[in-house]
Amino acid sequence: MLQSKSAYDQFFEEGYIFFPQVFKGEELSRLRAACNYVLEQFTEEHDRLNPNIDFNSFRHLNDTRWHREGREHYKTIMETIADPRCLGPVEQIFAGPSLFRSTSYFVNQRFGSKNGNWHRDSQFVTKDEQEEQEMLSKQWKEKIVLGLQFQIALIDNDDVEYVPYSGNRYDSPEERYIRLSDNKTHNDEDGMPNALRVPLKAGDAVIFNPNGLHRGRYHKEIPRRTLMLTYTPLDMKTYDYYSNQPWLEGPGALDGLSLRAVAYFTQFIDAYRDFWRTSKESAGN
Ligand SMILES: O=C(O)CCC(=O)C(=O)O
Ligand SMILES: [Fe+2]
Repeated sequence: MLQSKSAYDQFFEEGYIFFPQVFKGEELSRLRAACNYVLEQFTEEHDRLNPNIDFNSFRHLNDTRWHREGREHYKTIMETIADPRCLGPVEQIFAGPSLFRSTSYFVNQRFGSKNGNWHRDSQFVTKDEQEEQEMLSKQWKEKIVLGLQFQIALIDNDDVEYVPYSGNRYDSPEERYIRLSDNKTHNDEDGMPNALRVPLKAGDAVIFNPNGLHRGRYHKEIPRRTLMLTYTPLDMKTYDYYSNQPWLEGPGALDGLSLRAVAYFTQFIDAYRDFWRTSKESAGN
């Protein structure tokens, strides 16, 4: 039977798309080794600076400071960001070209556990509920999405929970109670109606509409190694910590990459070069 719905419609209607076995075999092992290589260094630095403090994610696995000893893992991460298996689905949803934004690595906490907070990412970029509702209404009307996250599980994991069909409408009273009421003090409670846990096998990926209701789970006994690639539409540059990656302007940063990856990152560097230089100057470097 023909698949009845386009990825574009699936995203805007149901809000999430599952991609089985985007990477497998040797390639998957290489990507996992590359991300864990950075994780090991990040953990060492984090524990030195913040002893006994948990973390469940960090950004910028492609920062050249993690790759001074060799370029193999750096190249693996950079090639994955620009890989057509990741860009294809993302650009289908954007209905146009993408621009790289950032990498994150989600890992299980080591010392304690917590249930994630139900949220819509739109709540983090608006000052109150009214502003959030206005922003969402505009995005629903114009069918725009400001950014997308392509999560690739590098080991089996089902920490992400999503409420299907919640990305293109506002909260029901039950949903609103959990997400927002009493100063968001209920947002880690169970009982979200119709919540779906997304079971990923190593190598599977998921894209979900970040304006829909979702949360992660951060339990120390549930192993997680999930690489998250974030992209924006090419014409929606965003200047912040995520896009601030001046190391990519450093000498030789694109050496040895495929022509396709060089082209993709050249576009990223061209888009943000001025921003990086200005932020460097204002930081007094
Ligand atoms: O994958 C997760 O743990 C949640 C990620 C998330 O909600 C986010 O990055 O906004
Ligand atoms: Fe989120």
